[in-house]
Amino acid sequence: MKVLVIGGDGYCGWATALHLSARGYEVAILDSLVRRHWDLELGVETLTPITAIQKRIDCWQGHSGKRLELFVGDITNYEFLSQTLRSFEPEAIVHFGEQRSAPFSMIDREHAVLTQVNNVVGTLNLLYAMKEFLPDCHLVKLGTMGEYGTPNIDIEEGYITIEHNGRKDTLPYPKQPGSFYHLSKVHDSHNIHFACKVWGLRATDLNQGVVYGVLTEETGLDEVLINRLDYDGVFGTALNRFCIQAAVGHPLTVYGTGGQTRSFLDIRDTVRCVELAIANPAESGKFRVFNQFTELFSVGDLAMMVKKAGTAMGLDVEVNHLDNPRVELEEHYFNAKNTNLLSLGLQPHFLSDSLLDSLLNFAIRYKERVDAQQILPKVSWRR
Ligand code: NAD
Ligand code: USQ
Repeated sequence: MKVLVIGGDGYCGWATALHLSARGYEVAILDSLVRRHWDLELGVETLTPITAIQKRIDCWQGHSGKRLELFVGDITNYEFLSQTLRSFEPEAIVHFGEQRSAPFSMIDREHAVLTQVNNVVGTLNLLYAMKEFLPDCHLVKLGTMGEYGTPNIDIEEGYITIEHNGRKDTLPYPKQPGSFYHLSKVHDSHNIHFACKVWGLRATDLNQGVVYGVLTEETGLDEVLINRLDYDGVFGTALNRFCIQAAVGHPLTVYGTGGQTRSFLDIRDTVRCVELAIANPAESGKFRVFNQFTELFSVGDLAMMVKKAGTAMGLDVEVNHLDNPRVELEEHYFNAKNTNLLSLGLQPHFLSDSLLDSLLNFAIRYKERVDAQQILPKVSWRR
């Protein structure tokens, strides 16, 4: 099967492209490389020394004998996008190609607009291009658990059945996202749902939790295949940041009380979930939603787990509670369903001492590359 991975030079996309290629899918990567540009603009670098995309692809060919096709361009450019779809003719498209940082989207008006134009227009172009050239292709779109926010009831997978004034219906689950980035994902979901309804497209929205870890079977084969691992205050995410902070002796940056609970998954499960979604496509006209995570943790609990693992390795780990730069509930109910992917056969990697040890050791290996100035959060939701 031919699969186009949009955003295939990024953290989730690179690991997924290699995972699918290793399993016999014919894979092409489409990426504008804009994420490398945003890093330069912010003056940040991934912990790991990622190589040029062409070098990565050559190296993968050397290891696997398989060539990934590469299309460098921006999906907000409709001409480029439609030419790519006509030339590669994928049967499934995995769409990771968005601006994915909540703090980046909250820097100022320009970054909020950039985020929403990039994400919403990119996805809308993709829907039109699929309608025009590949109406039977399956769209596997990366959404986020953050679309739901933190409601005081259980979170279902995309839809909820409600009885109101004696009548009953199954409706899209209410959305209460916490940043202009998370809002862009909600807008995408609505656009995709509508396109499935009116044009009969088939799509799966993978509402993914926070991803942690760096190594997958394929990216660990060679240093040239190494994946990015962000630790800075804009693109770094909770558990990855805590491990890198522990490795360099920086107090762990828990925002507020740390009672914020989120859903998490290992990057080795990200690649597997996408594969499961592709192998079991949505029916024509159907907009499916899967909650893609394996466990729930509060950020305070994660910090304590990293402290325990770090201390056992001889690191001196302190936990610091900073004033929360975000506007979010710090103590709340959070219980989300995740049965759809499990019933397709996902066998989760649960967060374990060995994963924490390997992530900490990985961070220690590259700790000379850490710029301590980039660790504290500088973007405030209130400004
Ligand atoms: P990333 O920034 O590492 O990768 C995104 C890639 O998309 C980059 O290589 C970037 O150059 C490319 N891109 C962005 N806009 C593009 C455009 N208009 N045209 C072409 N390419 C474009 O991000 P990631 O962490 O790999 O996240 C991938 C997807 O998964 C995102 O949609 C994100 O919202 C979602 N997600 C990520 C996480 C996480 O913890 N990393 C969690 C949940 C959901
Ligand atoms: N947090 C801290 N300390 C830190 C970093 C974060 O306490 O140093 C807290 C935040 O305040 C928040 C939680 O940890 O309550 C998660 O923050 P995060 O930066 O790890 O994740 P988030 O901003 O939600 O975004 C990340 C990805 C995004 C994806 C989302 C999934 O960047 O692309 O959509 O995770 S989810 O969180 O389920 O919405």
